[in-house]
Amino acid sequence: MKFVLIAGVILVAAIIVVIMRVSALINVAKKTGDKVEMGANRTNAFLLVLFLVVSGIMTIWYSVTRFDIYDLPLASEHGAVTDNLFWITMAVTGFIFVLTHILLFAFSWMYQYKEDRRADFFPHNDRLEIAWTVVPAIVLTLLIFSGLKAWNDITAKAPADAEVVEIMGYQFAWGTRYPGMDGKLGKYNYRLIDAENAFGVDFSDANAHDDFIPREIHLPKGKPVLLKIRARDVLHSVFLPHFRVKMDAVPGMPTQFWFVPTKSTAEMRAETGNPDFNYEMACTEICGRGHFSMRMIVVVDEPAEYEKWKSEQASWLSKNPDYLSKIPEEMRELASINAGIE
Ligand SMILES: [Cu+2]
Repeated sequence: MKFVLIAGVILVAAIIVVIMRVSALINVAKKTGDKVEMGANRTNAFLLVLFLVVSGIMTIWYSVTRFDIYDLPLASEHGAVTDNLFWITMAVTGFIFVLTHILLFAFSWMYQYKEDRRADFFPHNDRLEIAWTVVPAIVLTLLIFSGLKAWNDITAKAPADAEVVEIMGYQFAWGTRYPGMDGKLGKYNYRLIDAENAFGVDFSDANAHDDFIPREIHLPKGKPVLLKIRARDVLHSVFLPHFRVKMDAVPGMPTQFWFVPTKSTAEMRAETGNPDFNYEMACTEICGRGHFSMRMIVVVDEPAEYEKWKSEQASWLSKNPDYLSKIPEEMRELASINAGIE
C-alpha cells in the first residue's frame, strides 16, 4: 500500500515535468521561446496553492485524529497552568502562522507574471514598519512574561514536607532512590560507583543506611513530591507527560522539579477506561542507541497506600549485606542497625 502511494506520487510528479517540457518545446516550435513561459509560470503558481491546500488538510486531519495522543489527561496541580500557557501560545502563533501562509501562497498565485502588468515601486513606509515591529513585540513580550511567571512559580522552592525521590538516568535506564524512614537521602559520590553500588551511595553518611532502591516509582496523591535528578554518564531528560513534568538530567549538575500528583493510578484507570493504564517516565534526550528503552513505571497511590508501600521496602544495604565490608569499620555496626540487618 505504502509502495503504491509513493509510486503514485512519483508518477504524478513525472507527468507534470513531462507536460512542462512539452509546453516548452511547443513554445520553441511556435518561436515564442524568447518570451516568458506563461505555461510554466501558471503551473508553478498552481502547484504552490496545491501544496498549501494539501498540507493544510493533512495537518488538520493529523491534529484531529491524533489529538488524544498529544493532549494526555492531566494529573498534576501546576499542569493546569502549563496547559493554559501552551494553548494560548498555540492559538496566537497558530493564527498568525495560518494567516501568513495563506497570504504567502495566495500572493504567488495572484501576482504571477502577466505580460501587461508592471510591479509597483514601493520602497518605504514608516507606519507599516512601525506597526509590524511594535505589534509582534508587544504580543511576544506578553507571552514571554506570562511564561516566565509560570516558570518561576513552578520552579519555586519545594515545600518543606515534600516527599523526596531521587531519579538517576544512565545508559539505558532510570534508577530511583528513596530516603527511607528517616526522610533524608544519603550523600553520594561518583567515585563510589561500582558494579554493586550503581548509585555511588556514600554509606559513611548515616542518612544513607536506610535508603532503598525500588524498581518502580511510587508517589503519594495530593502531596508535594520533589524529584532530585542526576545523570551518571550522558545527558538524559526526565519526562512525566501526565504530570506535565520535564527536566534535564545532567551529569555533574543535579537538577530538581517538584509537583503535586492529583490522580491516583486507580483513578486514572477509571477515567481513561483502560484497566492497564500506567503512568510512565520516559527519556526525552537522545542519549544513545538504547534511548527508546528508557521507560519506568510510575504508580500514584492514595497517601495511606503509599505509606504502607514505603514501610514494606527493605533498605538497599539489607539486600546487599556484603557491601558492609566496604564501609569504614567504625560505621558498620550503626549501618547494620539503621539498615535493618539482623
Ligand atoms: Cu535517554
